[in-house]
Amino acid sequence: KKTRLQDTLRIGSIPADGIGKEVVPAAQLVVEAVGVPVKWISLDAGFEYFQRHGVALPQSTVDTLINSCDGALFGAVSSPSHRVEGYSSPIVALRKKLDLFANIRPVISSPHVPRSLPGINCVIVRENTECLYVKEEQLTTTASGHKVATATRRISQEASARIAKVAFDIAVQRAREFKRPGKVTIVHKANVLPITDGLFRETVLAVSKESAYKDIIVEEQLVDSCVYRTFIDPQSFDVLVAPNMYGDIISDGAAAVVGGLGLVPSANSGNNFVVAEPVHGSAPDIAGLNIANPIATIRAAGLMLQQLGHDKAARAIEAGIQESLRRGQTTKDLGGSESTHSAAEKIASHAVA
Ligand code: GGG
Repeated sequence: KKTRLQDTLRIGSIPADGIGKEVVPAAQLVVEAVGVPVKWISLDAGFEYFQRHGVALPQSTVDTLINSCDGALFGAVSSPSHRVEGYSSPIVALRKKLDLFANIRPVISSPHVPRSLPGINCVIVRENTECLYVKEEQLTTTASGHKVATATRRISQEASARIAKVAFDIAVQRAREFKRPGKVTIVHKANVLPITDGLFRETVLAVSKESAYKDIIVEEQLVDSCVYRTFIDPQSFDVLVAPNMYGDIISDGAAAVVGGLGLVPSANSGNNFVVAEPVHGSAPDIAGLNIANPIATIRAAGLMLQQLGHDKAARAIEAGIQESLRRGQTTKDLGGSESTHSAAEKIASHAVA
């Protein structure tokens, strides 16, 4: 949505489950510190909400986002690994309902994070609406009484083309910013899945031929060897574009080489709306302890502000994070002794726009 810089942003706050309830307020604190006028609108969703009310994504949340918000900050969701009657992942549903077709995940080395490899600066562009996440699953039983489970994996030319354009536009913009040639790596498994991944591959390659992208280097990487390369040579990536599930998997792997999931943000973007969230999940093992690393969510809030035109505030937030990391004012996962809340307060104190 178009907003003017002086306008008060109306941002949906959807902590959802587990540590989402700790990291989202921490990020709100930092956004307020950089002086962006924001009215936060608290919204419900999540598995815990489902357990109390029988619905994971209330229609009122969707309606409020569409009618009354400029963007949203989402925490995390704890969908169980077994089937629960009437339950379906609210974040997967939200991405589809708001047509947030691009999941943009920057993965960047931090010089002051001990477990971060140096020199990594890439963006994973994950298609966000189809692939196996169309969630069309079926259970049948053979004549001999054995169960067979089947899932539809939908890849369309339309969705592949629009995610390809996002990836190439980001590569063009990064080439300009970093003053070096841009590169897009197409992640697929078309050697085994020539129809579905074949369509993704050929559609992205067709987009790459557009004149606006003539200076962008194009390469392909099978998803399995992409995982390998993420661990041995992550510095060689610029922009990666992937179908939904591959993008989901490779971004957790990429988080590992820059210091962990506590650091990596994402923005679910459509043509006129953004829902930012950390890449990590709800971490039930540490939920309620006030020790979760808030940086991924604070960075997600920065991505959201950037997409809403508040570049200066977004840069101030990243500078605040870097200063906190330099001073070792971090949560336990990064070797520090800050709580979720105090880590955010420290970042806020260094992040002056
Ligand atoms: N903030 C991202 C997040 O919550 N990731 C976990 C995830 O995607 N889970 C899917 C689900 O629980 O429905």
